[in-house]
Amino acid sequence: MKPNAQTCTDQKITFFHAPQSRSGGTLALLEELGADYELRLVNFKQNEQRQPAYRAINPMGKVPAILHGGALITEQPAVFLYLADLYSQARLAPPPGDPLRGPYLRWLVFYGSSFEPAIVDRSQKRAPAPPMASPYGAWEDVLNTINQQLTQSPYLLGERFTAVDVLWGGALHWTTMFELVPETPAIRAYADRVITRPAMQRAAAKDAELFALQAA
Ligand SMILES: N[C@@H](CCC(=O)N[C@@H](CS)C(=O)NCC(=O)O)C(=O)O
Repeated sequence: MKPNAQTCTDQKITFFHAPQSRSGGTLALLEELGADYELRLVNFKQNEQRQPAYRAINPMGKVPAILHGGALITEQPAVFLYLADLYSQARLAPPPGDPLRGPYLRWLVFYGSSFEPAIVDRSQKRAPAPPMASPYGAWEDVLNTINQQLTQSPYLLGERFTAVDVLWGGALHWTTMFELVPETPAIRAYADRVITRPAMQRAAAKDAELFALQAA
């Protein structure tokens, strides 16, 4: 047995994924991490996410969800944090004590608690709640915060590519494509920098293949 074989077995993840959905970000992260995972497909066309079998795994009926050592992890920022820490050897997560740990947590959680609610309001063409009642305040502030950071550095944490960029690069790619986020030169260059990485491309190809398989 190779010295790292046991570690590899301990790190094996069960990943619940629906092709062409938000769980694509987790697929991309697993590829970036070189993770060992078993894929369990959820078929949205057959509404499997709402059936008792899947709800017994994630009562919210949402993907992504992962299982590891008997623990269920859901919610994209939590899934990203968990996986990047578990596969720390890939160095996509600044560890506690690293000066980048705070910004890393900030950008991951900002995604789920501010950006996602803002995007859903935009996609539903819903007026946002008054700034003091809205989880993201004002849409312009969300956009300015992202753009300001991306005009300063190639990645959200500066020169270093991390798991945060897997989440944000992919999301800014699809949200600009659907015209939910206005494309600025900084956002476009950033999304391109991220999505053209070999692991990201590998994940996109795998996802397209899985989508075609489910559609057949
Ligand atoms: N709060 C969850 C939301 C995930 C989510 O919106 N998942 C969508 C995928 S695009 C889903 O599973 N939708 C299926 C459904 O609700 O029927 C997270 O951040 O992970």
